[in-house]
Amino acid sequence: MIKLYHVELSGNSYKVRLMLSLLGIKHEQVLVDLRGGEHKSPQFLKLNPFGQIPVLVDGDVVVRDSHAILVYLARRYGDEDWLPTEAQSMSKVMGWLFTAANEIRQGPEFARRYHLFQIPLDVQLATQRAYAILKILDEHLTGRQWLELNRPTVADVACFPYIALAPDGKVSLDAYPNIIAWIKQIKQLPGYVGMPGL
Ligand SMILES: N[C@@H](CCC(=O)N[C@@H](CS)C(=O)NCC(=O)O)C(=O)O
Repeated sequence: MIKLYHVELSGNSYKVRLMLSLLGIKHEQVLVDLRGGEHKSPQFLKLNPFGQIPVLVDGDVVVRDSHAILVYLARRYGDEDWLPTEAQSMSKVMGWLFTAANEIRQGPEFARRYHLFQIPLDVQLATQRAYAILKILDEHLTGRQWLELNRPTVADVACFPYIALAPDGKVSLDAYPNIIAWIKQIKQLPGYVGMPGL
């Protein structure tokens, strides 16, 4: 059975739990003790030399990084629905995975890290970056229900967690009605699961 190494409050882990649930994939969840440093143990580093969660193990296949795991699950179990292979469609969807790994991580994800977990970082910069990406996202979502292709894809799954969790990082979504409508849509998808803070 598929195994997911994760942490409850990690938005990156949640991206994967959400995808597994949307695809209806049975799996086993293994909690990793980050406070106890389990993710830096020799045993865990064999799974992921980066010493980070989430990690997915599917038989002989080990995948690290939430976005790589979304790609794996979508292509292995989701046909063309969640990540199509036609050149233009694929590049549009992949573009948002990189936005999640860059602008969203350095914005709302880092602001949440600072306020919720007291991890020292430049919170002013993170907050400024958070509002910059919220503005872009809200404008992009004008007249759109989903980020790309008029249907839910891994783009939505990758961007949703840290955007919807932005208030945990004292970043308000109030001025972004298109983002609020998009969050509502995602919460109504068959198989949707939440996490603490949502
Ligand atoms: N690019 C990675 C980032 C994963 C990540 O930042 N994981 C955090 C928890 S959300 C972690 O394991 N932190 C512990 C550490 O880096 O030491 C992904 O998207 O999965």
